[in-house]
Amino acid sequence: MLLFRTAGESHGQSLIALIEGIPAHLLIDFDFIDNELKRRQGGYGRGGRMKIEKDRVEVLSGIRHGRTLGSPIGMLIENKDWENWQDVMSVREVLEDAAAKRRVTRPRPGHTDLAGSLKFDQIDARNILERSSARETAARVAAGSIAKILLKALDIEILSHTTAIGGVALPDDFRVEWSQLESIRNDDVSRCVIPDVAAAMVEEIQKAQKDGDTIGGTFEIVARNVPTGLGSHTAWDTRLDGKLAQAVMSINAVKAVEIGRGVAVARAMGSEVHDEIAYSEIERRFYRLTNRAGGIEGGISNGEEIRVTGYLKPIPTLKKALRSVDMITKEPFLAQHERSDTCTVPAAGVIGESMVALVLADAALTKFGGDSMGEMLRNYHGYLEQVRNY
Ligand code: EPS
Repeated sequence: MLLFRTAGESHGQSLIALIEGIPAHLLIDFDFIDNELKRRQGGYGRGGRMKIEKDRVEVLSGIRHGRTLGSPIGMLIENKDWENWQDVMSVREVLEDAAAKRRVTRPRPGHTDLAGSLKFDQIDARNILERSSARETAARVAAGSIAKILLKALDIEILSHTTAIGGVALPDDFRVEWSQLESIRNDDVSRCVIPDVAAAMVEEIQKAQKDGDTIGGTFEIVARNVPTGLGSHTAWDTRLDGKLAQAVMSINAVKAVEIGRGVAVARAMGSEVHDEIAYSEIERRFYRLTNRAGGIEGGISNGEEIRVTGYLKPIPTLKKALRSVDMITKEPFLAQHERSDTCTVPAAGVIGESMVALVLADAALTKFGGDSMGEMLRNYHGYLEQVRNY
């Protein structure tokens, strides 16, 4: 129901996001979109590039007088660094020496460079890495912020926090409260809610930086007020947990995704794992006494908070040398890079929120539909009433 695409190269002129399927009459808060972009740019361990970029969105279509039209929403984010790359990244033909400038033939282990160059038959890995760069996630966050605004109209909210940087992690049984997530400020460099752990995380990143190394970690995304009934058990590709896993896994450097306590429960007994069911007469709703399932059972949201954890590998652009082979000469060499991020886990949490928002907005549109917000909200509230009267 919701289509979204991004376009743009890391050092190209700009990034573009296109989102289609948002009903008409949704009031758009432009400052909210820019603030989301700002949140993504933060975090300790970013490289020199983040000093250059000041991401802001320019909405090109699909909105009139502040409200959506139901037509595709086109958005543009400038790459400020483009100024320094105009000839290298020119869309038009350039002279041979400009084309050869910044050519990359030395693939980084762990990066798309080599597999992408072989697949697309490129002798310059720049033709691959420019698109595979995590710069693209700025456009995802622009699209994700529109999805968040739609969800907010249904009272659904999404936030995230950092749960580990390398080996420094929150305690295993730690359960973050919504108020703690809300208290994370834009200038919070770790986005971790326990101050002692946050300080240790920053030290861990500093250590990696000093060693010319990179470091990964984990982030958790929490969605609250998600009604029972998003996603479906009826087909493999309609299951909400499967869709969330794909969306979060698609974020650069994410190598594993966990729903609720997915990893720990595989090592426990059934009686220790499943969330027991209770009923509140006052609220007229079923609820769970615990939430190890992360708000999803049988591929359907069950009314509890949806909790998704993303696991990031350390990013592969590092100053410390790793063995590789030149793509053209086939000579071995030591891969080394100058400008790079040391850690992107805090930013990845913000990107994860956007990906979860896009999946939940799609699931909500699938369930409640509607060309206008009035129609969608009517369907939504009618359904909530049906569940209450069950
Ligand atoms: C990235 C490498 C760095 C990051 C970039 C992602 O950029 P550069 O190669 O220009 O130094 O800063 O991230 C962003 C630009 C961003 O907006 O997040 C990479 O190779 O993935």
